[in-house]
This record gives sequence, structure tokens and C-alpha cells, in this order.
Amino acid sequence: MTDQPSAPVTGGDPLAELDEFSIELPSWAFGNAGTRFKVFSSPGVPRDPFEKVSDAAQVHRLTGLAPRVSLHIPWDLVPDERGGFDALAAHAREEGVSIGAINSNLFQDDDYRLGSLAHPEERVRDKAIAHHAQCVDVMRATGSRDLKLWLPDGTNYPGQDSLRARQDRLADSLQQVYALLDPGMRLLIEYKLFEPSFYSMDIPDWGTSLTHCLALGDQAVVVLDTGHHAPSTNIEFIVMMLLRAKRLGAFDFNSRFYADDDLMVGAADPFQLFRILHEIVEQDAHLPSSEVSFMLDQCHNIEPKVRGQLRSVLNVEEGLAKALLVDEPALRAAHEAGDVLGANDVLMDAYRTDVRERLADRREARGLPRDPVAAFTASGYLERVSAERVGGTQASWGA
Ligand code: PSV
Ligand code: MN
Ligand code: MN
Repeated sequence: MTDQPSAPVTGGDPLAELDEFSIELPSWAFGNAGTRFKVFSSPGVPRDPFEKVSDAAQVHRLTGLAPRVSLHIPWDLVPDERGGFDALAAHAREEGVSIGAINSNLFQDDDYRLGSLAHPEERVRDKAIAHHAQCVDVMRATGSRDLKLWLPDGTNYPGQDSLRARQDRLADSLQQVYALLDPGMRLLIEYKLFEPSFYSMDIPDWGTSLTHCLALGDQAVVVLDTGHHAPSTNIEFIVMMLLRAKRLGAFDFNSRFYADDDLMVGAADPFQLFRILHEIVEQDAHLPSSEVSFMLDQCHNIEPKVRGQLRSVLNVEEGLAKALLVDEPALRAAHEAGDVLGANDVLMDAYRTDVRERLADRREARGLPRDPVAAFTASGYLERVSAERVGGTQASWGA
């Protein structure tokens, strides 16, 4: 990552920079998902974390884009009789992927009714901190670098609790969580405007997340979930600011029409995805040296899961390819000339370029199928696992 916008690309194929780009998949995208009204089950859904990793590995095998899988604890706990997390990490390696971020879960325990890290009672806060110690152990066993924390804490009614006292308790708890990290590990702090709390969230926005990160130290960075903002928020502005502050740690990509819909990324607003990725390219944050982790956070309620992840990954690749095609010298020249519409034309030219054939050619040249979705359907994988995965309990989002 550089302090200034990147130098213009001179010669060569701008899409070559896709070679080093990767996207992390969430284990929970492969389990059954639903809304508060109904969780639908699908044939072949994984029954345990091993099967989730195998499904995620299919996405990587067919696209070459998704070499890591995030886990959510306790959803993805591995019992000792299955070999523990060493066995899961070995299974991931055999499947050609590795374990990515470890997500803590502060939203499914009865003790957390009034919050977790910001809870009024020290006993509950200690329990939430101890859960992060458990997650750090999982990181050590799996070789994961990132501890990802989304805080559901907040209040439902004005006056319910002191907003300031909650913030002070949170800062203290976060310091204790941060102290658990080994050198080289990162704490990713995610923000969300609302839900499950409806009057105030304790980390509602990037400003709050960033303020805590700055107080904690260099190993603390912000996670931007694209579904966690008010309608009309200029998300690409936030991306630019966090990059500028060197505190954009990761994305949770998904798309939304109304609230935190967790739909396939690029499905609702591919232009917004392009605008975000343009800011990323402007600051070279698509290159591995930037250490921004491009993760998905999605649930596939009614659509097939592996295909849903394939489509999402390909949508991100397509958005990034278009962002890489922006004619940077022409854009700078238009900026300098104060050419409002000329500058906008340069950006829109790239967005309107159909890159599908070029991306298919690149895949073919790398020994990958031109059409990963068609290749997955033709592979018979889903039919095979649907026959094999009988018995046991199918994994569910939130199970
Ligand atoms: C919360 O809405 C969130 O975006 C967090 O990232 C959670 O860990 C995740 O969803 C669970 O799907
Ligand atoms: Mn998220
Ligand atoms: Mn969310």
C-alpha cells in the first residue's frame, strides 16, 4: 500500500494483477441458511466443518481465486475424536486451501442478552473475553492470522444503559482481547449500523471501529461489511479513508437491497462494487502487499450454495478487472483539467467494458475451466455429496 495513488499502468496487461488476487470464503455460506421465518434445507449440505472446507475447496479448484476459508466459532468447533483443529487444517491443506479468519460469536449465548464485551456485569465480559482466548487457540492450531470480532452489543431503548459507560467497558474488554494476540496476528473489528440492537449499537460505524483500533495498536484493523450501512452511504469513501489511515483490514462482501441481506456480492449493485474496487486499485490495495483481506460474508437461503459462492467470487473478479481497466493517466489528466464529465467518462468506459471473454481466456490459460459454474454443474459433485452426506445433522447458519 502506498501513501499516494498508484502510478499509471504503463504497457502490459492490466489484468495480470489479478494473478495475485484472492478471496476468502465463509464456512457458513455452505450450511443451510434462512431468515427469522424459515431455514430451508438443501440436499448435500455439509454436516461438519470438514465437509464445509471440502465444498469451499471446489470453488478454489474451479476459479483459482478462493484459497482460504474463514471459520466461525463455535459453529465450526472440531471435537477431539475428529482430531481437533490440527486435523481440520490438514484436511484443508489436502483440499488445496487453508484456514483464514477465525470469527468469534458473541450473539448466541443467553448470558449476552444485555451485551457481551460491553455488558454491565464483569462476569459476562470475562466470559466474552475468554471466548476470544479460545478463538486464539484455534488460530494457533490452524495457522490463522486474523481474529475477527463483530460486536452485537447495544441497547433497544433510550435510557436503557449509559452509552458512555458501555463504551468505556468495551474499550477495556477490547484491550484484554488485543493482549491475547501473538505477534503477527491481527484483530479485525467489524461495525454494523443496527441489528440485533435497534436504538444504539456499541460499534455502529467505521468511526467507532477505527477509534478503538487506533487506541489498541497496529494489530487492530477495521472490517467493512458492505451490508452494514445506512441506505445511500458512500461506501467507497469509507474505503478510501480507511486505506488512507492504513486501517482497512478486511471486507465482508455481500449485497443488500434493504438491510443486512447477505445476498451474493455484485447481485444488487455491481456498480457500487466497481466503485469500491476502483478505490482499492487507486491505492494498490488489491495487491497482496496491502494485507487487505477480501472476504465474503453471505448466506444462501434459497439458492444452491457452492454455485452461489462461485458466482460471488466471479462477480468480485469481474468488478476488479473493470477497475484495473480504468485509464489512470486519462483520469488524472481530466482531474487536472477540471474536466468533470471527461473524468466521469473515463470511469464509466471501464465499467461498461465487457470483460467476460478476457477473464475466460485468462482462466483457460491457467488450466481452469472457462465457465466455472458450468464446470461445477457438469462435475456431478453436488449429486455425489447429496448421496454421500446422509445421516448426521446438516450444518445450519447459526446452528
Ligand atoms: C453480522 O451481521 C455479521 O456480518 C458478522 O460478520 C457475523 O459474524 C456474520 O454476520 C455472521 O454471518
Ligand atoms: Mn459480516
Ligand atoms: Mn452482517
